[in-house]
Amino acid sequence: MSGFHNPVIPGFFPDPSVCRAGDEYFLVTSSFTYFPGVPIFRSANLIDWVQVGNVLNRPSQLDLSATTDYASHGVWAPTIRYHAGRFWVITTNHTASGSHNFFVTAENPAGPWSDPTPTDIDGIDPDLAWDDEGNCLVHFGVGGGIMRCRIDDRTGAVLEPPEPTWSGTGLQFPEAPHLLRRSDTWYLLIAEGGTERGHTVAIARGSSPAGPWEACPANPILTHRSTDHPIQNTGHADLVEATDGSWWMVALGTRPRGFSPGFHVLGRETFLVPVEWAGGWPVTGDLSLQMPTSPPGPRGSHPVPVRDDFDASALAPHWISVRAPLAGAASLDKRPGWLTLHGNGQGLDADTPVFVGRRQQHHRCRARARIDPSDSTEAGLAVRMDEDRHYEVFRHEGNIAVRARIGPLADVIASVPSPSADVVLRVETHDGDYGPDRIRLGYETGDGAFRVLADLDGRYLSTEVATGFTGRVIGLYVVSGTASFDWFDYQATDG
Ligand code: 6LW
Repeated sequence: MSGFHNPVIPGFFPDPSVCRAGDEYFLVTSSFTYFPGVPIFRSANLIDWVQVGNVLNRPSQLDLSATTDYASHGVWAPTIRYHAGRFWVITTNHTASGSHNFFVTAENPAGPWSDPTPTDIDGIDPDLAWDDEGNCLVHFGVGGGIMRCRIDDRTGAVLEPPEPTWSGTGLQFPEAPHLLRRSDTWYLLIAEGGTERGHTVAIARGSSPAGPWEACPANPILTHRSTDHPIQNTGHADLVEATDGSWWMVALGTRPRGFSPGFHVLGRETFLVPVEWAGGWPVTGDLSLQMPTSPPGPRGSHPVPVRDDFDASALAPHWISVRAPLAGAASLDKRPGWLTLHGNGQGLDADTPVFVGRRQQHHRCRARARIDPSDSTEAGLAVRMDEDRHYEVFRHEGNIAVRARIGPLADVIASVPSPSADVVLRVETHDGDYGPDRIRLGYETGDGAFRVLADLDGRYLSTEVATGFTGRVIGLYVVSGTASFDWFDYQATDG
């Protein structure tokens, strides 16, 4: 049987949760301070995933205005389930003032999803499950352990005070619970050890959702801690039974590069690993970049949207902005075939810049955009880690310039006269020496050659420097005035 490549969803798509409905699979991930929130993917085979939408795509569903203190606050760790003919997603809007939990439902996973039903539980990583009597059970993490409670799945009301349940083997940060059933046995799958290099997946089983729990003697059932494996931080998993009765695990992992301590720049990505059952326990196969066997289902292409000519009436679901929809600041109608952005006077350091981008999904990649700067004061192409860490190449007063912002330091590194009004801006990533990569920024000359204006160390746009849970996003921005973009093109140049 032919194999497949991991990660099955590259780029910052962490905390994967998966369910099956008929012969299709649906998967959601965290989205933090980007809007829309909770990307949702569909697959016929667990390998080839297509993003069909975003679960939280209306301001009435997601208010990220309380997340301005930290780029990795916002939407953490959704769970998706298919129950009673509907899709259910429960998640957390995590802010400095607390964890706001809610669920939404939809008949069609591509949307529309309902407005949120809040549920008053104080924790993260909520999970949804139903027992045979129809009770809706929510498990969640509270720093020191995993809690269980029953809620009303129509109103969100918590029907009894949360109780502690099985919380793993004693490692730090028990989290990411999922209550699952196989035949007559209930399983409580969790993550432990923290989402860094020590991350693990552990499981217990019991005859009822309330236990008593028996921990798997082989715990952790997945970890790459203390190994030199190219995939690290493996954890935060979910399980699904495929159409042929085989079982599969989705889990997050990273691909750090560079010298010690290693730097990961694409965030935590979604990986797939086969699961066999032995003695009533799940046994994960070897998780690697190249897997030898495949789950069932027709093979499709591995669609990574490469080029956007901005000819559609709306932006595709992989385009994201910071903390709020761009709404009136972005238009595909004003100049048909172009994306027009209207600046709000704020630069990329702001809480809600006029920036729209897509995740960097490959270590080696190239992004290009044709820009007509019109009357903008600054407009360009940026590689963004967060407010305080970004590199950009931009049009400014007849020039093309490159700026690097690294924490409190920001400087314009290069500035040359633009050869023409319209220009193709370009960013490329290349292998680094001791860091993860180098980021080259510049523009294309008339013959399409790349004129590099700056060649910068990629480690400053890594999670190890930025902290937190996200990865790089590459996109278009305007500070003030108006600029138009004819097209944006992103290509993997790996291999
Ligand atoms: C998430 C937690 C975790 O809530 O990181 O890896 C947090 N696991 O379970 C944010 O993604």
